[in-house]
Amino acid sequence: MQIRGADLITLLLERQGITTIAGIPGGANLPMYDALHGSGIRHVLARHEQGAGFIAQGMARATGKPAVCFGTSGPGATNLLTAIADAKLDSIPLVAITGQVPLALIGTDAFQEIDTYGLTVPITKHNFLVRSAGELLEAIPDAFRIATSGRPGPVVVDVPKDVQNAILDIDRLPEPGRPDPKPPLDEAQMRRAAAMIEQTERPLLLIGAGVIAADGCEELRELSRRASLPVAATLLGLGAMRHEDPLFLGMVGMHAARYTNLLLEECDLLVGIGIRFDDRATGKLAEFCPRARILHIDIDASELGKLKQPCLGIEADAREALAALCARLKPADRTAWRTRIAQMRDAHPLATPGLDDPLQPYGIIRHTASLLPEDAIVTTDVGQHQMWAAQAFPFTRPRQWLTSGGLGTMGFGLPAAIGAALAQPDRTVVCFSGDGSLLMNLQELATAAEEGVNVKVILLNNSHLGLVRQQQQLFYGGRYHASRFEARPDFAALARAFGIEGHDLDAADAPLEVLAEVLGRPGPCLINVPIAREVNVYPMVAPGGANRDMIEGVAHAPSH
Ligand SMILES: Cc1ncc(C[n+]2csc(CCOP(=O)(O)OP(=O)(O)O)c2C)c(N)n1
Ligand SMILES: [Mg+2]
Repeated sequence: MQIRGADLITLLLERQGITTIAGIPGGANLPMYDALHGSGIRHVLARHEQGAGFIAQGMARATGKPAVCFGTSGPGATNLLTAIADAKLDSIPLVAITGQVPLALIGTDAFQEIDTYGLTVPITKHNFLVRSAGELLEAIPDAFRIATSGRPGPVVVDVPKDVQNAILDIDRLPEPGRPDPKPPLDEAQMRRAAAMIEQTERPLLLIGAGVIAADGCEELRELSRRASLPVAATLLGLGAMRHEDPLFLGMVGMHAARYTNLLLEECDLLVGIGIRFDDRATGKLAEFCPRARILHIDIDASELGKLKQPCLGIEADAREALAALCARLKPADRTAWRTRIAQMRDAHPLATPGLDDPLQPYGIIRHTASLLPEDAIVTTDVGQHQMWAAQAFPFTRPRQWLTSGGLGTMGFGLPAAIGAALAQPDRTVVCFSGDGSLLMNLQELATAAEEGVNVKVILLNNSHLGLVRQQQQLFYGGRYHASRFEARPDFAALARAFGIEGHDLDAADAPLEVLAEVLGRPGPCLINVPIAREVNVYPMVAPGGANRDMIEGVAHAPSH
């Protein structure tokens, strides 16, 4: 059959199971848009390509399946870069398909020409500049295979306009790209790993995004129960264990509860699964888990020994490794270690002042949680509000918590929430945002309005770049600079201007009733929650400091 390059792309995307694409059209990708017209794929028109990238990420993070965004050449592609880099650092299977100037114009500084291939080399798992329509037959399935194999990640496919317009003669379509087979489990290594766990008295599991990506949370919970293994999580591992599980120790690192970081000091074996020893999690690496031997299991062999030399490093799929450990480990009580954990938890719990007050950070997060169905999805932006949410939201399931961990991208929350809501229309999606972050992709409120997605933006509004203000207070002698907003937009009115409901929680006589009512209604809305600027996130480990040296704060620091 004869087929135009652009139509082939659409067909191959359909065969990959893609049902929704977020993007923005332009001169260099118009053939692809022409091909989408009349296809079975729904297109969501973002208002900025970074928004499109994060909408696709929201779909991918909420489902675990690869998701696609479209951008045109030049500024369309450069606007996508942040979302692609973010997907790289958090291992998200994102396929970004960009338009490029015609082949003959490449390298001539043509209108809207930019070297998308060159720009995306360091922020993708792989990238393609497609030079003929025939190459699409391999490049598109390969993009999906690579994005989803082993450790997931972003792939860019850059398609010149004449390649999109070229007519190709083909007799059959390629098979959709599927993940490569996982590396086989090394039985001898698993035996050694099980023996290491059984021989130690105070083992501790530290799990991260890799366990969720591998769909290994059932196996994790089972293993933890069976062998009485306490589990701590990185920021991106939250949700893998239920928050109230007695063996769950919460998040580690810079804003962990004191007991969690202190237990890492005491453990004699750290079993890291699907983690990469990020500095926000480990603090000063040389002083991380000083008494522990390290057993590290990861699907990405290049992570083993990259930062912390393990006694045993195993390249394996987290789910398969967890299941194998579970099968090998005898049931154990670990009474002494569990008693110690309970003691530490009582002695050094996470302080969550203001829990009852919906106009305080922990209060609004917990009240919101209590009003949401258990299957709700939570996204955040980046800053204090993100850390309060990580600390206080009662997570119960994997893929419930979507946050920009590695890149820490302000502006992530709203478009990611839209993507999650598009992928899971039956769930409520809450985006805890900050007044700095929300403005970085505010235009996506128009997309939310247009799509009518069930996204509730809860804006923790401190009129500051709060986390910057906090660092200036704690580490720069209170010399506040460029962290305070003099102009304070009326966010509720802005929401209404975009065509969605906007509320000021402090203006309500009965804030909780308003919150319940608004969260219960379908469709997008924004709830502005003014909070005191002085409230900090505690505990806090100074950047570069050891996790044991946590700064404990008073809930309200002196104002400035
Ligand atoms: C794109 C981007 N620019 C700058 C930063 C640095 N940064 C980290 S947190 C933060 C403040 C965020 O302010 P806001 O969204 O209001 O959240 P708050 O800390 O006040 O809760 C800044 C500027 C960042 N993470 N991302
Ligand atoms: Mg703020």
